[in-house]
Amino acid sequence: MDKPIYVTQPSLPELEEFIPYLQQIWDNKILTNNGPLHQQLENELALFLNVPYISLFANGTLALVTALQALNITGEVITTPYSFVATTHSLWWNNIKPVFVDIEPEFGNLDPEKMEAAITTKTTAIMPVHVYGNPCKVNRLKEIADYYGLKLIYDAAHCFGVKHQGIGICNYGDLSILSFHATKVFNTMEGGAIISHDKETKRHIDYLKNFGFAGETTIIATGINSKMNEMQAALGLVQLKHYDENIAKRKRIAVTYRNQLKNARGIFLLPEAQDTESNYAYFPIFVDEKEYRMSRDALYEKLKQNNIFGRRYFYPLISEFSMYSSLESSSPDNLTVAQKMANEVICLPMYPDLDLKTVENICSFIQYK
Ligand code: T4K
Repeated sequence: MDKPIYVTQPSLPELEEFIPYLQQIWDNKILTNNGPLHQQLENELALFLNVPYISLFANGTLALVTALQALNITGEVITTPYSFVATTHSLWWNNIKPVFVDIEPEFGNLDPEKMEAAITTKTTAIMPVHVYGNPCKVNRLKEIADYYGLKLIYDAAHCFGVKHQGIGICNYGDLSILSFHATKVFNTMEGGAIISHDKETKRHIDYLKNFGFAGETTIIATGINSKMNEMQAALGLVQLKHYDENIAKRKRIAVTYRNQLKNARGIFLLPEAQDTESNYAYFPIFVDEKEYRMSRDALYEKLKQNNIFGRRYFYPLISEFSMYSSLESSSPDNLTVAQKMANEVICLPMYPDLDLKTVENICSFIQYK
């Protein structure tokens, strides 16, 4: 490649489209604290995502931290080691002990069938991740959560716009969080959200993200400042108009990768999720060192030398980071599937403006190294 191709490149609208929104902010001097654009984006997103209530955040990590506070989660929470580190960090910030459970080999999501052995009297919630935007086994997870009286909080950071079984994916669980980071399918530069199911919970979340203020002189909790500002909200409103065209472009790229790599020896792809409208957020491949006759890391380095900057999302496992590695549940024996996926994965470049010729070149490079 003559210029670097990164794992992603943020989608941005034409600047001219954004200027009128900036003008509005400059005119009315409301920059943050539930301004008009913030309110408009909340309304538009609730409709677009087909969810009852949404609260916007400065980023996805603060949304996760606040979601746990909103439901008073304490003690131990069952979660996945195969995710971005923010998932587990949000537990740590709340003084909650993460308990890692292995993932299932089909999509790399938390395995409900391995979960029950990890539930103790201290367990209060399950925090799964719909990794790469592929839905978890939502019905089974709900069954387990209901049976044991646990809360279910989905890290849906990869899932903007995904529909499953005919409904927006964020309708599952007690709460779901989204990320609108620059690297996500829908971005507000930085940003995030919590989806809730009733007015009371939304109101509580909105208090928590604004220091706990429930009126000029009333503080109802030790809230934090995690509000989305008007610039972010303005960008979100413009981005939303381009969502469908961006997803169509992503789909063409995913189809090209799939067609080109489906018979590549030693390279494995995730199946297409059934009953799901995907957002094509990521395109992970898995390298079987023996069959491919080259290790994942050797391929990763070789791609880099050729200006193709994939990423090993998610390697290392979160459980391997020093602050978590001494937990009992971090033992490699407990996480064999996750270990294997983390050791084999490379996420290939995936973003709407990636041209199909480049995708074909990446695939040829992988096949003929
Ligand atoms: N839960 C899950 C499951 C998540 O995946 C994430 C975030 C979160 C929670 C937390 O949500 P946020 O608090 O972030 O809203 C990136 C992102 O920083 C992170 O948001 C994301 N997950 C994670 C999977 O990926 P890095 O360290 O790989 O990003 P970085 O800066 O190396 O960017 C990757 C490539 O993208 C660069 O090589 C070039 C390109 N890029 C990146 C940025 C930021 C651009 O072209 N422009 C840009 O502005 O973590």
